[in-house]
Amino acid sequence: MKWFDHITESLSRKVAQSSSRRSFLSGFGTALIGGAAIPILPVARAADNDSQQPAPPAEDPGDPTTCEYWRNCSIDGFLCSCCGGTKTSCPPGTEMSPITWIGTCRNPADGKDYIISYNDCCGKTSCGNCFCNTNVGDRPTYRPHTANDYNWCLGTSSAIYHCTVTLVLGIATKKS
Ligand code: ABN
Repeated sequence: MKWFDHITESLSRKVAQSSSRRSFLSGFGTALIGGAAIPILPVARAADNDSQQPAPPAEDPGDPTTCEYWRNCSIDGFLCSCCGGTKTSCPPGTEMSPITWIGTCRNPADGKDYIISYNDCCGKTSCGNCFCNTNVGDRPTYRPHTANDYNWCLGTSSAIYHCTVTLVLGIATKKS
């Protein structure tokens, strides 16, 4: 084991000669603070954070299976609540489109306007139940980003439209 002692001793001496205590402490401190900061980087938060979904309004009155339900104020399609899903979840065997039509609807419980995302559920033929065409704020189809009369089954594995869910994205603060 003498050779081992010899090697470690000479290595230690080399390290000691080529580095100062101050530079070691500074490097160690950087590593410590850098390591602690990694979890608060935006990418890390976005990757594992379901709580980024805004909380729905405390009061959510009405029957989601009717066209009169407040979230359905600007819809053009079949209500997923009548098709084996709910107002926020697609029926089994369908996939929610990540690309959507956005509308603004007033919640009668608090009189506030909310931004509603109308996500189409895709992968099965049209549901056929509870068709609604309410269209508040809808614009002609030559302006696709402001029109609801489109099949938004884009970015999904199937482009076949089945029904639409209504997700609350947040409170609308400004009239556009
Ligand atoms: N966004 C609902 C829809 C689907 C197909 C055609 C028109 C509208």
